[in-house]
Amino acid sequence: MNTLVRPEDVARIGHSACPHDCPSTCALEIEVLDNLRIGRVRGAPDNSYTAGVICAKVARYAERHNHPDRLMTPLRRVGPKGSGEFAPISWDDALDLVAEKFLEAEKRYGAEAVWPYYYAGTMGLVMRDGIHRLRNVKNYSGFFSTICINPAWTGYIAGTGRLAGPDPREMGRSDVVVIWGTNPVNTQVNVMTHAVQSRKERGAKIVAVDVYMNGTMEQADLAVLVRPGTDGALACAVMHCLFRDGKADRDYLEQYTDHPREFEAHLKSRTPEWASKITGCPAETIEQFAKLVGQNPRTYFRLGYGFSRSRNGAVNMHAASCIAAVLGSWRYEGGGAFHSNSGIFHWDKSLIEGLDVRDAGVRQLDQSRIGAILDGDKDALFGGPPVTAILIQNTNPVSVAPDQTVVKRGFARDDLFVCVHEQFMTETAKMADIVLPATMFMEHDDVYQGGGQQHIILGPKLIDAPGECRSNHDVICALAKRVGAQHRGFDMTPREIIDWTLQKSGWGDIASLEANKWIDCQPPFERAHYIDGFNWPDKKFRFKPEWPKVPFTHPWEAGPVADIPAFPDHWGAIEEATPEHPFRLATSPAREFLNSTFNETASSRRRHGRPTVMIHPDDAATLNVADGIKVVLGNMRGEVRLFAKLYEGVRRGVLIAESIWPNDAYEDGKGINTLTGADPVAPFGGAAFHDNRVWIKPA
Ligand SMILES: Nc1nc2c(c(=O)[nH]1)N[C@H]1C(S)=C(S)[C@@H](COP(=O)(O)OP(=O)(O)OC[C@H]3O[C@@H](n4cnc5c(=O)[nH]c(N)nc54)[C@H](O)[C@@H]3O)O[C@H]1N2
Ligand SMILES: Nc1nc2c(c(=O)[nH]1)N[C@H]1C(S)=C(S)[C@@H](COP(=O)(O)OP(=O)(O)OC[C@H]3O[C@@H](n4cnc5c(=O)[nH]c(N)nc54)[C@H](O)[C@@H]3O)O[C@H]1N2
Ligand code: SF4
Ligand SMILES: [Mo]
Repeated sequence: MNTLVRPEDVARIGHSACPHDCPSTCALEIEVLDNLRIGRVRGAPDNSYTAGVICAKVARYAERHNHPDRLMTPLRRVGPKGSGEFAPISWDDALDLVAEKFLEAEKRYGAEAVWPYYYAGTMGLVMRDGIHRLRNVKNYSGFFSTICINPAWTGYIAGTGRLAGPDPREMGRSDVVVIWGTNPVNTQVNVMTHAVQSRKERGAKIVAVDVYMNGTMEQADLAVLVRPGTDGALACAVMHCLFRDGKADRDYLEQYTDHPREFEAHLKSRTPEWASKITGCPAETIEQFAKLVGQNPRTYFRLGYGFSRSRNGAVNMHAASCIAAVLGSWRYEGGGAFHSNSGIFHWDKSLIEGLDVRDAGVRQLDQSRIGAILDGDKDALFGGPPVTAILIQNTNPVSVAPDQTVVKRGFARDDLFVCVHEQFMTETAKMADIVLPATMFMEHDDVYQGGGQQHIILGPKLIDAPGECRSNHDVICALAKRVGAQHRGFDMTPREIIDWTLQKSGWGDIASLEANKWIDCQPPFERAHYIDGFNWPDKKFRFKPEWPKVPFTHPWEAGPVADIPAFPDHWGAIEEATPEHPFRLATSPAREFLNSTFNETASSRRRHGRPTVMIHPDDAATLNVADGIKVVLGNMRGEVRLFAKLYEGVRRGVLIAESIWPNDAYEDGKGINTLTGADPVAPFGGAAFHDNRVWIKPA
């Protein structure tokens, strides 16, 4: 469709932000063709982080926006649950029915029987987080959003005390950029923009650490290929070499860290040979890695989410962040360890989320355990009432949540009422009683913040909503009226809420944001590099964290917290392979999909082919698995059928299934998360998507 648009057709360029769940949060320029259509989408050239670059799937957003399958009208279920048989219904009737069911659930079991469930399908603060206001006014069950960030954030904060780090643009001024457990070529393209700039301009080296030879690893000067869940061992061996070779910055350690000598003694036995046995990575590669960073303390460690999605993920994230402290990298521009800047924005979210009326005593249910919760697991429900009504916005748990068999069983319950507000008929929407059509980002006003960078960006309404689509805010306000929830936020427009929130948070107002398009919120060098000390009472980086006391907003502890090793180490809490389950499976993100988003567009599906699993040719040979044949993967949670792809770029005993395909792309409707576990990662929950033991055989 884009090719039909001639330059003279473009009525104007609208400014916006990419709303999707991606650390890059790109500043966008959108061709607005008329009041209903967009043309090409480009990265804003004048935004210093986006720098004119965005990923291919968002550049062709018109395909998703104008998709023939887009939901346009409210629907009610007319066939059995999950049958996909729906008939149109008016907005008023749909909302009345949802309200009636919510009030019924509340009357029967108390307000905690209603569970508003959401996630980051849009990252707009008003549209994503407004659902909390309804929850907080009504005392519906709380939502502990564990699925993505918890192991990573906890692991990073364990050392620094704060979720913030050196300006990500400094990657363009480093001597070495270490891209660890993130695959930016797929998941956040702008990291590559800045890292490659350093290589071009300063001859910087790029190191990548991953579990398969993906696009980022292929571009790296040094690719460190490890087995899933073994990064703690790698980090320890690198630090062992730094101490051994006199590359540790001893002045820095004495001034800025908690137990440097004890830590050095602990690392004595964590040799490259020791780590090689655990990681599968040759000791020489580990030595090479240590030598490179040892000679170049101006190293930027860009730590991703991927390597935290293991049962020992928080420990591994912390271990990797410790290398920057041993090297004293934090001292230098272009140096330090960065995971996310989400801690720099000091938002006042009381209006958006209704924090002023929040009752902290209400139970907080675990997002990742939605299967167990809907399936009536007493432990997951904290002994409280069942969930009998659920409202879902911006997420597709029947596809993306772990332990899919249990999730599906939960959604199939006859006494559960499900309302899904969506842009497409996702697997989750198919399980609904009521489906409501949602706007896309250019059809409503919102404000966005970066995670992998430091901007606040305005995303104003640029065109009208098609059909009968309504925004999340409209739906939440309309429901609030019907269930008797009162809060001034329900009577305000998104723009009024944005304006109030910016002012209360110290970020000016909506008029100035609109005039300037974005705000660069990067804290000054001294603070970002912790030159003024780390965020603990003694100001010292912690090699020895007090794990359960990491300052991260968490209503409860989870997993085997007491077993977490005191110092960075290889923690054997992962689903290690066994004779019955001899392989370790990671479900890494595919380039053309964004979680389950874009897997409805024909171009993404075409480019990505079909669901496959990568296996080392030597492993394949022992199992009579030929390239391209259909195979079954299985474990104690279920079985999945897909196609084998023989690939030298994985370690033996490791399998990679790039995701997330729709469940119906698999022969029997069982998606990849049939194999992943929902047992919470220590210490504060999360799902170990890349930590699965499985067997594999020809189908
Ligand atoms: N194209 C695309 N972009 C996306 C997404 C997507 O699905 N597709 N998802 C979005 C979301 S929600 C998020 S949170 C971010 C996440 O983006 P990232 O921070 O990149 O995290 P992951 O995507 O989980 O995994 C990144 C890499 O970690 C690797 N990995 C897995 N286990 C290990 C391990 O034990 N050790 C090491 N060293 N590496 C490991 C995986 O193979 C993968 O290549 O990306 C966002 N962007
Ligand atoms: N196997 C495996 N599973 C994974 C992962 C993995 O790496 N491997 N990654 C996990 C991670 S990190 C995450 S974050 C989760 C994310 O999983 P999801 O939360 O499901 O992710 P998305 O695909 O980003 O968004 C879901 C839906 O939001 C809808 N949406 C977008 N904007 C709006 C809006 O304005 N209003 C409404 N009502 N709906 C909207 C989209 O149409 C889309 O269907 O998946 C997790 N699942
Ligand atoms: S890289 Fe991420 S933030 Fe940027 S356009 Fe693509 S999905 Fe959106
Ligand atoms: Mo995520």
